[in-house]
Amino acid sequence: MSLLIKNGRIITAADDYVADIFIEGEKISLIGKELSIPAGQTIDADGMLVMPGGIDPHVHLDMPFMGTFSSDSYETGTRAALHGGTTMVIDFVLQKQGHSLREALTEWQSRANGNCLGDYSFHMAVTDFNEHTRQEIQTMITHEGITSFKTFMAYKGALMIDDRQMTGLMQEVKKQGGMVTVHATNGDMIDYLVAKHKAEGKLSPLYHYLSQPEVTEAEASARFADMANYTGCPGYIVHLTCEGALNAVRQATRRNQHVFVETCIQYLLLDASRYEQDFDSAKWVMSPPLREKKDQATLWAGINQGLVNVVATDHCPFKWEQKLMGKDDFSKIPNGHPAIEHRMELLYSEGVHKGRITLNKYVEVTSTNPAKIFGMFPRKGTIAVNSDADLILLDPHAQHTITAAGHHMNVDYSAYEGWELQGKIKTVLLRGKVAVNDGECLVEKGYGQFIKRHKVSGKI
Ligand code: DUC
Ligand code: ZN
Ligand code: ZN
Ligand code: ZN
Repeated sequence: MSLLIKNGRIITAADDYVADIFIEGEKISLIGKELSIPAGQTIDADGMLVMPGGIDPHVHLDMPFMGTFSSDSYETGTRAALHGGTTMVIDFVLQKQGHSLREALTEWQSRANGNCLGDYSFHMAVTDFNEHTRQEIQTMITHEGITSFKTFMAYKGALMIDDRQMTGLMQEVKKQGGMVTVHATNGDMIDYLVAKHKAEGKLSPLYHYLSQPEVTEAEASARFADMANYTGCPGYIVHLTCEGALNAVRQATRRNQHVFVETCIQYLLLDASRYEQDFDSAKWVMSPPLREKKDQATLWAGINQGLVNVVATDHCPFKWEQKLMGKDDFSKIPNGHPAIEHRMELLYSEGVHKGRITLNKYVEVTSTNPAKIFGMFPRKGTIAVNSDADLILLDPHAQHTITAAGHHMNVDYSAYEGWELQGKIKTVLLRGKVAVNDGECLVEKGYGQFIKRHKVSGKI
């Protein structure tokens, strides 16, 4: 099967030019001006921006969490992702404390394998680092192609590891050529504040926000950066939200350390004024919570300063009836919000169209950097000869409005209901196949492949 994309404006993290792309099978085989090669299918991309497919390195599909499961399955979640121009996701396997990494991987594979429409990979969340876990790290990296190890500095008793385990894990992961990623908030401080608010009868969603102040994230981010520096382990902070935490990373650059930083689309676009006593605010109950306007400005600037490397989603959807589990107690509201489908179009409209970031930066933070940081470049994350033909065609002139009625995620509300966006993704290719065209999904579950990743250096 061959496919020719004519006259698109090709954008990578570095380039911006008009050319044709010739695809044979799953790969790009030629890029050039006015190619006249017979092809099985030709797409006229005149007036379109042609960019690498989005990679969302932070999603939670079909995940057991807080007494329920996130509501998108691997099928519905990866389908929604494709509709929004995200051709690959990295999800999280969660080790159960007292059990092995292997058992967790087997459990997650049973839910994911054969069910994805888009490509996928896993981070391995290490929640219990001991001698047995240590011995499993090398196998995960070299045999399974899972090269990133997620840690939680919060969620004590379920997911959190202490600094002793963190240090040991970092030494082992560095030795084996992987990376440690972190949910960096101070779990003990948060547990104290949650208990205090509950004891005072303060039970509305507002107190979810007030139980996780900026200092809890700034402190843990600085501690993580120090431990990564001491051990020499490549480090990556997921869902960084605020000025204090970014300043900890900025400080680390002064000793020529780079801790990679991911923020998520919601932290750039939404702020804490959404948290009220009213239970409707539960739509935005996530951890960390939304922050202040000054933090949004810091994050946009951080992208342009090269400190914030990735814009992901932390997609973790729950239906309204699941959110209602916390109707009388904010600490029981399942944490997370749905965004897997809208990251690419939201960031284009609010970022590129509104002049906050360039097109090249857009590609860098949505695709190229995730591919480089997590060991998939140049197979993924760029438009080049021999790269996978994972492409999006975005019409910069089209407009559309986000609604729950029109989205493809398995959740009955939208966190962005009524938002009017400039620019629409019209066509999405995954490994040479048209996966979405004009709102129609053309691939079936099982098309998505598990992508084995290679070792990482901690430099991009
Ligand atoms: N935060 C969320 O909001 N959901 C899933 C896990 C997390 O850390
Ligand atoms: Zn076990
Ligand atoms: Zn988290
Ligand atoms: Zn998460």
